[in-house]
Amino acid sequence: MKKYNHAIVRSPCPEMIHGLTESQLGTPLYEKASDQHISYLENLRLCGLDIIGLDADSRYPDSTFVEDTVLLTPRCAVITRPGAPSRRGEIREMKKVIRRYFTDIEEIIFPGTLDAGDVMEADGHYFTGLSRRTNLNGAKQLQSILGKYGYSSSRVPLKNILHLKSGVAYLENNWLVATKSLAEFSDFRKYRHIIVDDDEKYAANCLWINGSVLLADGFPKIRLKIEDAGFKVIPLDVSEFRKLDGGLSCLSVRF
Ligand code: CIR
Repeated sequence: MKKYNHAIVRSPCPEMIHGLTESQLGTPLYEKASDQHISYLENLRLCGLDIIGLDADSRYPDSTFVEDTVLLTPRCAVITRPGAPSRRGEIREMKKVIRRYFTDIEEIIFPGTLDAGDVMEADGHYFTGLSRRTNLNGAKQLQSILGKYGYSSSRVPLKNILHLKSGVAYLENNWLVATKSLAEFSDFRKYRHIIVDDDEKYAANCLWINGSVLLADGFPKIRLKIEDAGFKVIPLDVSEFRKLDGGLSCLSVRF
């Protein structure tokens, strides 16, 4: 079975209250977000991960959402070029830390843009969402990089959603958690589906780690469905990150 050993994370900074958002859920509370982040880290540790922490960076309000800045595969790391100009500088620190763990490091370059929140791996295949953050050029660059390392990839057109993984999560063993509309996408039909109802959409951004599933707290229907599929579910309160359109996968990169 697949096993993750490490997670790279970055604590939220007080400036997170100015982070990008379309959620209209209000301004996040920094102290509460910090507590939620600490509890997130505790649970990553309980799932067997060793934590590599980057210092909070007040220059980048969204920098706690580290997932968008790098794609880590068993064979290479791909530093992204985030679609939001305000987030581009976040990759600098990430590059530094990645060099300690990876020898093969690639980069998405201009005019491509790519947020790794748009990239979902399933058994060595990489689905890449085309979103407002990830453009076709960025997706094609990623495809050619991944191809060089022997990985296949394909694209998923997105609408009304920030990132691909805002609406779909792969739980291994052929299980896919997905919103109704993403479950209908042709390339996803071959998986066993766990459908997230429209009123629980936010919870689609759940996270498989070494057999357990981290799930946003407060979404009972999807929790039951994931448990019925045989997974241990760990519910976590991430309300303050939700206010910035972020969730469980965005807060770490696992490898
Ligand atoms: C942003 O808009 O970039 C951040 N406020 C949220 C990023 C969430 N990341 C993710 O879904 N992978």
